[in-house]
Amino acid sequence: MITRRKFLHRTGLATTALLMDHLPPFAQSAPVKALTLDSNTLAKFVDPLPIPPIAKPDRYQPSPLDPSVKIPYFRLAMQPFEMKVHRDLKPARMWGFASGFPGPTFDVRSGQEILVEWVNQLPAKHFLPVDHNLAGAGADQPEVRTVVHLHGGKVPPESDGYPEDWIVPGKSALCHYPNNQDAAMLWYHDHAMGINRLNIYAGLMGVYLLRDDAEDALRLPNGKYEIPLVISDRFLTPEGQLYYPVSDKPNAPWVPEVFGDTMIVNGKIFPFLDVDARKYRFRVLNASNARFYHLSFANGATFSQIGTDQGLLPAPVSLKALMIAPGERVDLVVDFSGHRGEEMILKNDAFVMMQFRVSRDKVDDASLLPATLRPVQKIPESQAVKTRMLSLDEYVNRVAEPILMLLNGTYWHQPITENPVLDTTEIWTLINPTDDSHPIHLHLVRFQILDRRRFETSSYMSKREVKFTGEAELPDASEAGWKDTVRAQPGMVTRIIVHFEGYAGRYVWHCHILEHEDNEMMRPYQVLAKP
Ligand SMILES: [Cu+2]
Repeated sequence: MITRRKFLHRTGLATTALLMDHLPPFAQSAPVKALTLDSNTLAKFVDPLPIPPIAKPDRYQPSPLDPSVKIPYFRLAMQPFEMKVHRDLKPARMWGFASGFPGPTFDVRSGQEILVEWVNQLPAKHFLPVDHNLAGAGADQPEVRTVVHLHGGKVPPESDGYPEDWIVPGKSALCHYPNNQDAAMLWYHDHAMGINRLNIYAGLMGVYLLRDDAEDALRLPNGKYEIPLVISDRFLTPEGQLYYPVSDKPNAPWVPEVFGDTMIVNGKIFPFLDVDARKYRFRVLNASNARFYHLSFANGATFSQIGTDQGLLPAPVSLKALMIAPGERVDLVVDFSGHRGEEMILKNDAFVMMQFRVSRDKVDDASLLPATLRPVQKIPESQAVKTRMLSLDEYVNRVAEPILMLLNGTYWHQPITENPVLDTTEIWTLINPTDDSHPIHLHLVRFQILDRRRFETSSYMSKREVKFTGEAELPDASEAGWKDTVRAQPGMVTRIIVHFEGYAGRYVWHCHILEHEDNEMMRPYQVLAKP
């Protein structure tokens, strides 16, 4: 029996989740091991690292803002396709944008608005286990639904990919992305209510690079020396097909988290990349459903983190290892010049991710790693007009297995409770009494992490009182930039400061562990127009 606790790679003490005894017992019994391929039996470093193609506009058409201006128009279809995730496996059935996993990379400039028509060309039946008990995924709903969200984009509400704004196969949706924001690595992915975890697991995601002049002026490694690394994990069947685990209840297949045992980078298992002995820029995205990665080089090499979710840090941070949660991005510069002729392995603790084969030849490298990158002005706490106390809750059954996750004890369908006013600043205080780290993502905005502070979870569970047991800890240098996803750590109160700007309208905030998000750990929020 694989229990949730065994699935969890993170350590946890006794669960502090709330007990719900009126619900039937739940167990994730799936005999996962018997059904799945042991990826350690596969040959390592036999496939070159794929680089997703750059998306090309289909045509230019009038801007919705000013019909006299013609802007790039892209059309991307979501399609079923087959791809080899490893040389020695048969092609796996997947769903992807333009038949790719990851889909094509958008490479666009700040200030250059674009239109994207997202076309659903998927079959009417899902090939992964839909749980009809989840909100929005009832048996009365079409089984296959998609809606695309541009994660990290400052996007008008009608183009943001609201989870209920899904379309069915045969339909398309036109989205307008103004790109009025700083350079950053964004990503696009499905966000359909109740089946988001399955659609992304099937492959519906891609990278969206937004550039600007300030970043160009830094002369960071670019062109073929700038490479996206989309990391994710899957289970595969012995035949090499995607396997999504299920509970032991045929009518309620949802499982609390999926931690696949097969690591995939840009769509390949254990890929290799031939590199010159010089600096490279790697744009890393954790596109996994639930797995957090602790990345490092097996030879202990140091590297520099230059950016986070919403663009460049104030200055590079020298690291030997980093943590990245689902939905987060890190921007890295790795200098291979001191490693000529070496084979360097990138690993996630015990898991091998990929290999870099460094050329023996000396090369000229005109790219720079500047000592300062850009100013990041700290938002003063005094600017906040409101502080919200928001709890992250897990509900368990009699055998301590999670059956439901809520934000502030509130279901998706309940009236909106978070309603900041446009152009005001708020502090959101995320109280996490669970033993999971929840990566919390707010649509529309970028924010800064103020601090994290340990608190007494048991007294919080009984009395809903926050009793701090430690000092406030400032985010470390690698998190001291603009973020759109924050790790709300277990047993801690995490505070973020957010300036709500861009658009009034309805958005969502949610946990980016996709199994949590699909089971109620997502709430609508409303940015109110200025009075
Ligand atoms: Cu969560």
